[in-house]
Amino acid sequence: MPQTPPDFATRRDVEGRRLESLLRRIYGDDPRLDRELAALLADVDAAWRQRPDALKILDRKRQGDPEWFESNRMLAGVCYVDRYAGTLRGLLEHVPYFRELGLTYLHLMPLFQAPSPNSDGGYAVSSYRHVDPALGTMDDLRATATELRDNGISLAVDFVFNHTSNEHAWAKGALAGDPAYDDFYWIYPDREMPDAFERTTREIFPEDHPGSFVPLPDGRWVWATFHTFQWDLNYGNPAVFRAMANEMLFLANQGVEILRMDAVAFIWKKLGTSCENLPEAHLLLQAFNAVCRIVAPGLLFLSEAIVHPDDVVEYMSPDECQLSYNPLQMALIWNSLATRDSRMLGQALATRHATPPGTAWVNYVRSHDDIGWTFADEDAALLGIDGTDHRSFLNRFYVDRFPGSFARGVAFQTNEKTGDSRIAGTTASLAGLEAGDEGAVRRILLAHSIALSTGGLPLIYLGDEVGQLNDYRYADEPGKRDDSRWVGRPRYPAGRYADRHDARTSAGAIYAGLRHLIALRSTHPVFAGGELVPFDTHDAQLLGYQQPGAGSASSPGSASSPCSVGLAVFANLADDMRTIESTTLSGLAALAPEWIDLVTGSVVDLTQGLRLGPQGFVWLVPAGSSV
Ligand code: OTU
Repeated sequence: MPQTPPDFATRRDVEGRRLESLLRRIYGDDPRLDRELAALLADVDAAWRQRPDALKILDRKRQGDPEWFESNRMLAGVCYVDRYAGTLRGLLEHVPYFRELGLTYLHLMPLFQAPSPNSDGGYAVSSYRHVDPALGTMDDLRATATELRDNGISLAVDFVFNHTSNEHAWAKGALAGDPAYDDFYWIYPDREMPDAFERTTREIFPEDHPGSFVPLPDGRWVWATFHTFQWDLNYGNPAVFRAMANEMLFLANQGVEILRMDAVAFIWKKLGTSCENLPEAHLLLQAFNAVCRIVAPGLLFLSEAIVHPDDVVEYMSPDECQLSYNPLQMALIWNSLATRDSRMLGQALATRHATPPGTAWVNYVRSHDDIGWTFADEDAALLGIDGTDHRSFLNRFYVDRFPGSFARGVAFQTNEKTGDSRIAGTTASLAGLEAGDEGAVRRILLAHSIALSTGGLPLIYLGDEVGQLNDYRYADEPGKRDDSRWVGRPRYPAGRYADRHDARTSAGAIYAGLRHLIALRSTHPVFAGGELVPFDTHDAQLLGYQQPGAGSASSPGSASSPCSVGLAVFANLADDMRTIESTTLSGLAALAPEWIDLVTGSVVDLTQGLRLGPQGFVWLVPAGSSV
């Protein structure tokens, strides 16, 4: 029996107590806490009064179906408003296309007021309450959210809460010595504390500045993990938590349904630690979650933690972030394409894919950011691979400095001191389309097929579905030339979109292939939920995994689908035809007499073995099953 969702008064009571207990754990006996907490609860009441009725109705719908985001019908896309459509109004003209593609979720890259031209693509926010005037207004954003929702698409935007721009009113106040903002950032009069912190912190954007601190014009030093103009907020001050909670509620009330929690790993600092992934970072996220549960219980948090896989999964919980990027799978898709070796990816699917109930991965092939090789060295070692050497190989391979490479990527944030580096580029350019490599289209489809068949929520970087190539013109754009990630953030590829229904073009081939996979995923519930079982193909170049069927443990005795495997996926990373031996497949063959490859629609006789072309893959389901 579905339970009646808790009403506001109940949530205010239950989640309010959770909020208080979390804040007491974070702030201990900080004398500022009681005042900030009382004020915050008043803010929460005010935000509820302002929450539009349409959103309250949506909240109830989401509360009644809390795992809505795990549906096989979900498909996410991401784009920059300016590069894809000019303005928010221009973006709405693309809604019919979003429906054609099958989107149910759209992440618009940061679109708030930011300094010009240096804004880190909008990740340096000067006001969370104003849309960048070049893109539109807050009214336009609300209208966009409504129009998308009316078309079955949930709007996601960034909550850039680790830092603000140095042009934010709080930053200006802190710089000017306004006591209200004195303690909003990590500002020190001299190098003593910065030196102490930097003994244990990592350099994140070493091409921008060394260390974690940057000098201010008055000789003081401010914490800036990313660019010099992005100042880290000091969550050690409960007033900062309250201030950002208010910005979050403001965004929630505009109709945003998913908040992408930017740079979660960095939000808490403690001397003598790496200042990443600290326990208080989790408590803070849970406290933000509690605030949301009261006012906007339908809202989801997406964690953006591009860190060691042990740490990534720690952010996933219904009480913290319901969604997380899956950076390990993303990086290992690229690893498997370069090496033609499926083992690291297979290992990750076997040992690191499970997530807590009520949470899901956002599976993606690439994002607007760089590809960082965040696999665990200890996992690689189990396969006899040296992590450092292997990263260095991948970095060379993806910038075409390895014999036979098909990739045309660009290095990002190379650290001369540590030798560390990351890779930027579009999917098509990284997969060989720019180089004219014969396997490029197949690689692009294979890469996306993994994101589409491993449960969770697949995310496409819009334009990649028609094979957009790197755009090198960023080097001439003010504020962009020093950030090579722009190579992978091209403008709307109009010509390629125009070709998308022409199968003779690469755009058409990629689009038709992807649309087909998306349609299959959305019509077969077996693709929902992320439960995977590894399948050993006995060949390093062949990847295998299965999803349990409806007839397995979850509904024993179900007559319609007696098979315990709902879906079996096999993929060939090699450049030549490969066969999986019938003996390897005999277990599957015993489960069902006949299997269908959903991708081609053909019947497959597993007792004859399975032949897979170069970069080929199959999505097998037992014939006659209703998956
Ligand atoms: C995020 O990424 C954003 O995705 C970037 O576009 C921003 O520049 C950055 O934050 C600052 O707002 O370093 O290269 O998890 O990898 O948070 C991307 C650690 C980044 C970082 C990640 C960050």
